[in-house]
Amino acid sequence: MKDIYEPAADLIANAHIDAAGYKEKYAASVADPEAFWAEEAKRLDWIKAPTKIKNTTFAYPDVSIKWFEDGELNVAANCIDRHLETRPDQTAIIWEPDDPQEDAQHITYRDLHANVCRMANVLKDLGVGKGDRVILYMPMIPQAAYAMLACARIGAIHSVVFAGFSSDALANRINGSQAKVVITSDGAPRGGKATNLKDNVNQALLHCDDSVQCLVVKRTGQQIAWRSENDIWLHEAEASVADTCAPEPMNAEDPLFILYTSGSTGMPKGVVHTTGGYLLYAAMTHQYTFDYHDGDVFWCTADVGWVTGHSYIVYGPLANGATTVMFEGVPTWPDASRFWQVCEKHKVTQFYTAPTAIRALMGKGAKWVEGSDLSSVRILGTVGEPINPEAWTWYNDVVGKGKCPIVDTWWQTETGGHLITPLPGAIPTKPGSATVPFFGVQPEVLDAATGEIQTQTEAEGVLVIKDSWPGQMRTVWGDHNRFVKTYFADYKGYYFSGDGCRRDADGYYWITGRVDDVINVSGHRMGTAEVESALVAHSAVSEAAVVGFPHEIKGQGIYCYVTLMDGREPSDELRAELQNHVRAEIGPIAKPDVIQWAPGLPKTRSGKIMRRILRKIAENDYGALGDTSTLADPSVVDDLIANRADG
Ligand code: 6R9
Repeated sequence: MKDIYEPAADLIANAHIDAAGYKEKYAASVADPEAFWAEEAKRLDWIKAPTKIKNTTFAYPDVSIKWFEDGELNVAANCIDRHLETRPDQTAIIWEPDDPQEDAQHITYRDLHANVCRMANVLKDLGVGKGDRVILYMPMIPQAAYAMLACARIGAIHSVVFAGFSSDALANRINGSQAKVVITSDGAPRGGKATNLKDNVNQALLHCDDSVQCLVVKRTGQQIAWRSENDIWLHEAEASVADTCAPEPMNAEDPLFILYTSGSTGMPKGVVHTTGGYLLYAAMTHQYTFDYHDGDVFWCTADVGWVTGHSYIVYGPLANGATTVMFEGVPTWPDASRFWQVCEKHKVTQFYTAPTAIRALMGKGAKWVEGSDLSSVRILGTVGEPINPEAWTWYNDVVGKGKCPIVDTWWQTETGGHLITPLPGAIPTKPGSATVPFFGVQPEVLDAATGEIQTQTEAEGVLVIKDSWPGQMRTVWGDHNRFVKTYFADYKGYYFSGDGCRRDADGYYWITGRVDDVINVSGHRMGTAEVESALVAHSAVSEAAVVGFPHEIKGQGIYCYVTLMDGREPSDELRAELQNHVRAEIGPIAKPDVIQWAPGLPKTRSGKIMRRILRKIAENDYGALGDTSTLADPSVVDDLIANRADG
């Protein structure tokens, strides 16, 4: 394995940015952010061009973030209408269905416009207007993108809930955002099996206000339970609406969407992104990070339920007039060649996926890749969690045939787009490193304990960002205080990412993973507090503590220490029951991998659970338990080690 990979000369020659260009542009972006972003803002079509560019402060507790605050624009007009003059017949979305026997769809910008306008008109007829919230709980079908853009067109705020989440999680998000409408489909096919999404919505709506309406896309035609006059088929509603709809002028700082994500405490929080800064940042990072050119076919395999799907399936690519692939299926069905078959079929030029998928496919062997012609692929990307060098090298050698730069993009739901990432023609890559900051992004490494800034190049600590960038989240929906506390209270004057990192002698960043109580399961964020609260909601459980542990495919697995109520006995049946209980409360991705019965948990004298110790036991690393003398009852630890469950 090499330590460093240089981009090929022909790639550099055709790239938007080369090494010198990166240096120059980066320097300009931090020297004079106002001038830099005023210029970049011209990427968008403004109804009223902004004259105020940046108005941001990270000063605790008066954190306030505004970009382009007197500008007006409409996101859907930027993603669709402005391309109608230049590329009406170009494919905007290639939709690849779950079943390879079913036909793919090529949706042109003209079709996209009509579909989005019709859905926008339906939403208006349902009484949805500017600032109202709409929940999307949908499979990966074109209507999911139409729905996002239809909301944007009329100024409604969408909140996409991953269709793998349970009805409880859905109900919490409907209520948390006080949504007027839920958009869903009858069923959601994935990997040859269809989930009955509408049933989940029905369950959720039992816990919501009776006025919430449900708009249903017919996808599978399967039997579903209809509620009442509050359920509407999209195709029926669309029969009587116009296929044009004027885009609503929005202020740059009007919310575009809410996306719930897990944090270290409490229940998931609604991350709020706004109109101007978010779109600009998604579009710009999409162009540079993936070196996107006209005629390319861009494929991000994420689900629109995650931020990656928002920024790099829908908003970034469409703002750039790109052709974006939307895939309904899974990497391993009908077999492990599916990704590569789809790349060949649609002549994909940039392919963007998660380390967990790469590791899973690596485990199946190179033969599944070798049968497909991947000569169209120019750039490979990864996101969601640290990528181990073995998976990186396999991706590089077997998928990329050693000719495709790998962009390891570090970012978060909160950041809207890439913050640390190589640019393919500019930055030599190192397996496992996200490399260097994007334009306008100023990372710093702080000592985790003292908060002291590490000024030397080689450093290790927590990763913070010194100043705002346009794609940054603005607040937590309904709880600005939580926003300020979560991200700006621990290290004053900085945005705290929650990640640890190392910076090497070349100034490259290596993300080492979360330093808070968030675990990363297959690239999906999970708050340990959420899993714990699901566990203690079960009548047999008196106490629970949840930590992550290394997992070969998923990156991290979920390890639970469970103390039972007096009178309840541990058994394999109860273990399975608890696993299924968490699955039902949150969703399949939250199903615990390991449950260890714990007669007691290691606590300090003040009653705080010492997670550091629980993590070490789960990792099978007893040598590094550290100081246990402050525990109220140190013998608890010996018991946990003696009875460690096998992951
Ligand atoms: C985009 C997305 C964010 C957390 C983040 C970090 C981890 C994401 C990464 C990465 C190492 C990368 N993460 N990309 N770690 N290298 N390239 O994933 O958003 O779901 O909010 O997760 O994911 O720990 O803090 P989100």
